[in-house]
Amino acid sequence: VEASIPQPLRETWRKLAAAEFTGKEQFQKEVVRHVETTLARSIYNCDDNAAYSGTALAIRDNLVIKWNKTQQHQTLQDQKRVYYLSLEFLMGRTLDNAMLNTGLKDTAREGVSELGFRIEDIIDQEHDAALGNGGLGRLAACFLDSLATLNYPAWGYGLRYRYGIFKQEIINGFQAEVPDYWLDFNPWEFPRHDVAIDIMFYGTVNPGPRDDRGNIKKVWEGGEIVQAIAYDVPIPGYGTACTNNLRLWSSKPSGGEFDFGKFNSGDYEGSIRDQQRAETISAVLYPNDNIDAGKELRLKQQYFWVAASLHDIVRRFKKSHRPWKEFPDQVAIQLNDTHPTLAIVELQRIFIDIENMPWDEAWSIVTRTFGYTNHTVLPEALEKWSVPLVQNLLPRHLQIIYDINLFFLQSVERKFPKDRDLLRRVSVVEEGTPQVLRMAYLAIIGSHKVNGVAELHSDLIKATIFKDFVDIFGTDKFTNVTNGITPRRWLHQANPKLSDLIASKVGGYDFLKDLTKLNVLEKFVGDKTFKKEWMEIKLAAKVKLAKYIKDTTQIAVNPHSLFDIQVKRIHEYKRQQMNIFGVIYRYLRLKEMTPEERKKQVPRTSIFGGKAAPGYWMAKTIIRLITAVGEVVNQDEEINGLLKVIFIEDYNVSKAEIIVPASDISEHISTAGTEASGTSNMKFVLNGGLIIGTCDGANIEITREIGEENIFLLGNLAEHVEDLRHQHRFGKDVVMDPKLREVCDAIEAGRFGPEQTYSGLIASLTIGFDYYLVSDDFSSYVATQDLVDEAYKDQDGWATKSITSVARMGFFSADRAINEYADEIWNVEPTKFPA
Ligand code: GL7
Repeated sequence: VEASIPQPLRETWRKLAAAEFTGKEQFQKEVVRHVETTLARSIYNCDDNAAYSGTALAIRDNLVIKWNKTQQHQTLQDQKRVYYLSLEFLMGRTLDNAMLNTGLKDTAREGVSELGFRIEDIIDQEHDAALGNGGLGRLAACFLDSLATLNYPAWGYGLRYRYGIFKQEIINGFQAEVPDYWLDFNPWEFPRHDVAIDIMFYGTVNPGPRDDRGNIKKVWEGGEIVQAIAYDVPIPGYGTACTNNLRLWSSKPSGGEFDFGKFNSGDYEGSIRDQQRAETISAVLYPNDNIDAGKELRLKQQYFWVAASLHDIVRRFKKSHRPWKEFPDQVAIQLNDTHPTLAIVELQRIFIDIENMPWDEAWSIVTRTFGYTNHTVLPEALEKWSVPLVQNLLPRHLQIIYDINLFFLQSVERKFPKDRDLLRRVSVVEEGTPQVLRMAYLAIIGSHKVNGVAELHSDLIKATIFKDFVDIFGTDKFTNVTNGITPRRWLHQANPKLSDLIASKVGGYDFLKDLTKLNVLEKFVGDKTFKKEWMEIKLAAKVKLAKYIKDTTQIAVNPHSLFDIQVKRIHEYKRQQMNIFGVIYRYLRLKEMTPEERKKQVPRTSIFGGKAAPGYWMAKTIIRLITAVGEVVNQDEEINGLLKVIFIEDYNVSKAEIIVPASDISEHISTAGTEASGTSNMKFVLNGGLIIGTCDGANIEITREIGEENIFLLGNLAEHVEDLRHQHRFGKDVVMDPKLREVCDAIEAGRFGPEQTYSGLIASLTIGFDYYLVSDDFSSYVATQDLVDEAYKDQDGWATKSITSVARMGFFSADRAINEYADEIWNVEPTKFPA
């Protein structure tokens, strides 16, 4: 408030207020002005990169004006806000999305063209903001787009990593990791050096003075202090003035930290080193997807981010001078997985230690504030923090966790007396050496709603990992919100030609705001010209991807072959190994065929992409097998044209925008019950590709929406997985599926390089108990791939499936998902915006 312009001067300011540019000439003027002044360049040295910067800065100006107005407007409206806490926001590029969402793309295209540039080349200059690993981080980014598009007053809170997910290079067929230093020029963030918050670690808890109720207070003191600096990123909605805020925290040494002891003794470097330690907190994104590594620095990141965000949220609430009990009427905080679970503990700490609230009153506010989204049932992904680690880093928080747990267990004991085993099972503290904290349990206890991300997944968590909690809290606390994707980025931006064709049939671009409007397309499945245009657009997308593959790998692929794509993080549960085994099986068959038989085959291009966590040895072996099969198959003259195997290096969001429109079929073949949802399955189908997949995650709901005749399902069901695993482990005389045996024999015969390279992978199918059931699903997989070939021979039938599927994909918009969160979990309303 002290920083605001005095009342009498405000009119003067308002007259001078910055205004958005309109029209091509004004846009061009802004671009040139930014190139010449902001960048200090000229007509003599303006390359694509400078043109990108100038364009981005011009577009940004308009964005910022909308953003400022939105923030003022939301403050005035004073409604309940949503805070989405996520350690990952996998944003990808911003410029194209910003132009499309603000309706400036055509202006910009013409504008830069007259200045001698192509808008595509300019867009291509931008570095991806890759602050996430995979689906979980991209979901957060899609949700931000929907929140703004639907005019919800919402903030994202995350970390401003200096290094995003590593860049993947393939060297001699193996993955190598290169750091992703992405902040050289980032026009999309605004440092707020005035928003600086001190965050403490370590220290001790000591007895302090008595509080009003006569209890001795506990004081946490003497720790190491690090400063959190806010960096704000504007998030424009599509076709609305609403521009929300994503606040990312960056760590730096706190002012008082300089160690004069070391300085005076001449140890200048030592004192600098301490300062640098503070900066490491937000230095790097942990590159694990669905794996918990339990590292201290990661816990530091979590607390740093959570504490800064809560400080910010509480400060904003306090400005309203409302009583504390109204906190949950003004604030909804969503925990994206368990990574921000400490927020529950931190808010309770703020209430009882700082605001002197009684425990029960505080706890009731806390639990009404939080919602928790679970994204996985994989045991290796469930976060468990070692008690000694937490004791050392956050001693006061550990005490509060113990108290939360004690009161919780007491309530369980009242409800289910004398069930000691139940108490042991549901305790936040798991016995062992060392003891560990089960963060998912803490998240459940501290939230009023817990949701899974697809129907099967939400049912599974209730029946398995959280079963006891359903008995304790009742089933109403547990709900489902099936994931969604933003059609703005994943259709309109990635596939403009398809978006235009759809718009021409369904009555304009309103479908981008109400995706159920796609169903109008079904009327046109019989329309020959429409079908032809539809398939031409698919072919053009394949040609574009083929060109990208040629440019980056020197390998020519036939755009008329069937493009079979599996791009996602490499993980045993996602079963890229089953895919490549299937490719090998196909290759072996092709080798046996006579030239006549070969003529009847559908040519296929198998395309893979995805990163392996740097320490995930098996995933890296799978990559090596894929590249090795490519080396053999792609050079084999005998089968040439019928099979190509491509590994696309460094799969990321901007590459996905090229790849997703180009699939004929994409693979979503996780072991049933392991993939919580998957979201790329939705992206591919929305772009007219068909799916081969297991009955897992959102595949099941996609099938229900688009119809069984439009999807290729394979493999065992989730309900049989446990039995099958049991058989592998304890059954006698388990023989491997003969087709898979043949594939393993070929690998072991060294046909794809030294067989030792793959010994671990082969062992995982046999002595490793085949945990992911590749051998159980392999023959179904191969047979289903044959059905794909057959179906592809009938191009007209294929087009019918493609169009029908797209027409029925409305449900999978992230807008639908966000509206469900808003109604069922957050209880927030959209802000009314002047037209
Ligand atoms: C994931 C799931 O694995 C994925 O199936 C889901 O679509 C995504 C978003 O809900 O969340 N869970 C998880 O830990 N990661 C995911 O991508 C990393």
